[in-house]
Amino acid sequence: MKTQKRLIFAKEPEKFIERAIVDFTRTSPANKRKEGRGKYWDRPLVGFASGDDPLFKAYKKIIGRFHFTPREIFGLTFGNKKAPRPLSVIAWILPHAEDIRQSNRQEIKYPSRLWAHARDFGEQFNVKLRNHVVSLLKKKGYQAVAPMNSPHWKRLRSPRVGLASRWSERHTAYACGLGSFGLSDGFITPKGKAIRVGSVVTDLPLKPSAKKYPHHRANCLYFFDQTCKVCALRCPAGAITSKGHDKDKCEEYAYNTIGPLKRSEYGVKITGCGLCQTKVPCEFEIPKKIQKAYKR
Ligand code: B12
Repeated sequence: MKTQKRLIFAKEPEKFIERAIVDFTRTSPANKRKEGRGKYWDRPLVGFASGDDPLFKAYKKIIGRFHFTPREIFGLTFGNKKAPRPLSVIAWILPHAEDIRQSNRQEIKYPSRLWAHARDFGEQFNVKLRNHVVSLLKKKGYQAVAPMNSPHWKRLRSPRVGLASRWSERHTAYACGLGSFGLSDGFITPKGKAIRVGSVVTDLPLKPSAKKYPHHRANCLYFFDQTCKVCALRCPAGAITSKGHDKDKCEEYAYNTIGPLKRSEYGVKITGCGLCQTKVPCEFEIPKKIQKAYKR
């Protein structure tokens, strides 16, 4: 078995890494719910990008100069001398389990208990998954860093784009061909928008995944033919309109209103909200109309 794994790593490192991420999600005790049976996350999607993909430089303009390129975060972590080799980026999508999505569909004001548990304990699993991928690559002789787990990462506010951070996992997943953004800002993938994202930068050479989506809003029905604004109707904070997502309103409601009301009842440190991610046509798939258009 070990020999077979080594063979795959040498010949097809992309498949090896994908399998490692899928296996860890399937077997890790951290993906087992603290209450009741079941897992937080279903089988992940995995994608790859070149660390020198021009999108990462473009993000300096789209997001801000503070946003790391893969080379910058790698250089900061390992010293600049270590960064001249080609770099790769790995991103994954963790789809919420169906009953977690269903429980949040019933809600109109606050997240369900299960959703809040996935936000808190499910993200703790995601932290472990990032560390697992980094240590696996180290064992194979490569350097790797998970920007979200790095002390160099921080959240910040920019005068131009408002709430942001030094490494956006959605923009990373977009570069890895895993989906596109919606009216709510939510990232819409073949497994839908009720997801979380993770990512790692490494000096292991990896073949970039195909970029299937024609532009950064391609999977959103509102931008496709203006027939949908369901996420806006679902948002209990009124933070989503045809102008887009008001991040400050969203944060104020999701963290400062829901948090104090529900944290102790649900037994979590952080609740999230996610009503805009459930009971919407992009909850667990790319809306069918758009899928059909891709097939044409
Ligand atoms: C700060 C933060 C927030 C802030 C701001 C969100 C935001 N829009 O950035 C607040 C507090 C509002 C928030 C709320 C929530 N969050 Co939050 N949050 C983050 C965090 C920590 C950083 C985000 C960041 O750096 N944003 C950068 C800015 C610039 O992104 P943006 O404004 O959305 O970018 C827009 C433009 O740049 C535009 N754009 C314009 N031109 C172009 C051109 C190109 C080519 C491209 C690609 C893009 C682009 O695209 C974007 C969409 O309009 C990330 C974790 C991470 N490190 O990524 C999680 C993250 C974004 N959050 C997440 C989640 C799940 C949530 C919540 C649903 C809460 C919950 N868990 O229940 C809500 C609602 C999310 C929403 N609708 O966006 C997930 C996203 C899942 C998804 N399907 O999208 C993330 C990725 C966490 C994770 N690791 O999975 N969050």
